[in-house]
Amino acid sequence: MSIEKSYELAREQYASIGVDTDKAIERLKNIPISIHCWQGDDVTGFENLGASLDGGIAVTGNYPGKAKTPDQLRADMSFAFSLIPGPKKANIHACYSEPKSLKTDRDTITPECFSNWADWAVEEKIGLDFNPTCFSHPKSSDGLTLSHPDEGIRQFWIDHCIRTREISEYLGKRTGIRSVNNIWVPDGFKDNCYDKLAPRARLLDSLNKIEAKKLDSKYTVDAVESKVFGMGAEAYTVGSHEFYLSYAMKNPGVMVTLDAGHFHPTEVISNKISSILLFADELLLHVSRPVRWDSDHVVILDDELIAIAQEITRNDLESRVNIALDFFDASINRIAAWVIGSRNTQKALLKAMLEPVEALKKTENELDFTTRLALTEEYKSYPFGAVWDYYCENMGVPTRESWLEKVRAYERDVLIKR
Ligand code: RNT
Ligand code: ZN
Repeated sequence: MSIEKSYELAREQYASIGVDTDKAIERLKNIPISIHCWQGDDVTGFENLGASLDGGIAVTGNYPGKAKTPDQLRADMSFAFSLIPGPKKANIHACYSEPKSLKTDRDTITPECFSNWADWAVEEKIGLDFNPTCFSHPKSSDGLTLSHPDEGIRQFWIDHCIRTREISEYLGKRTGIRSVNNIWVPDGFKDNCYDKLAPRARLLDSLNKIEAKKLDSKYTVDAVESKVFGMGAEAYTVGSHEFYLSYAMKNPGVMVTLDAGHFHPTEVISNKISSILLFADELLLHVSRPVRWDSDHVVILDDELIAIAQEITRNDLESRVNIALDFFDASINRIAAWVIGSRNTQKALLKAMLEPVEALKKTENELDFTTRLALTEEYKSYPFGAVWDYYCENMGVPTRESWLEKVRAYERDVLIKR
């Protein structure tokens, strides 16, 4: 059956429960997804420092075709973007810098090191988000950066983060779209920490120094990302959730980041959104998929992804929740990974927007829990796929699984030849 015909039937079925599918589609067209460049090259970057990926994160697999130059990475992202509907941003890391001089280190990077990224983004008509890279560097080899007891090393990372705020502001100005600068540090200890306070006091002092200068909030805003543990930092993480949540509450210009893989295995980020947004203006999500640990698997359309989307859409929070993806899998085609994770995130948002929200809230307020359970379960099998297909067709991207052929052709023609 044609996509239009299926859509007409779906539209009618949703209309019967008071849901306007056309409106949901319009709403989805206004929710940008920030797509991370680091899925394209296994979080390597282009600095050639000789340092391998550290900081307690890991990429496994050796699927052929990884991007080896900035131009290849941008070309791969542009291609992936052509298969993903709706507004997008690209999320880049400081280690993707293209410095003019070999002497440039992380503490001396400048906006010019990212002018190629800015040119590309302007051409793609997208925004750029940014991240300091406080790992994979000789000065992060102790597993400590902004909380390092050595003042010289700590200052190096403070300077790095200050530079990234300025670069983020530059990217915001160049693209005309505010750039979110997300600070995550791997700092922690493998074994039991004796003094849990001092590293946190040093991290706090570092953040205060980094944030000392006010930048134009029209162009840049900072976020701070916590973690419960990392590989090699199993016993203690300096930047815990309580630490950064408290920091963000005391510093209203800084938002907190919730990464789906950074909490205890049965703890979910979907249930944190409504609490935090009663006290903060905005937050940043790192949509990821932890499998037993912070494994950063490609995001699938699972219950937690749908729950995250529901928490955003049921209370109209999309203008206050910045949605970014964070996963890296080198065991499958890297472009397919981007497309699968991005489209699933959008599918989850669309599915969530096809609920008769007011009616269900009313049922709950009337304490009619039987109806609440019966209807939310029945609505799960309403034909949202037909609405998704229609949206993709409307946005000029491949419908259903037809994008895969295009990825296969690109693999044959471009990736395999690298
Ligand atoms: C690490 C954090 C962080 C990184 C990226 C590369 O556990 O999730 O966000 O994944 O910055
Ligand atoms: Zn993350």
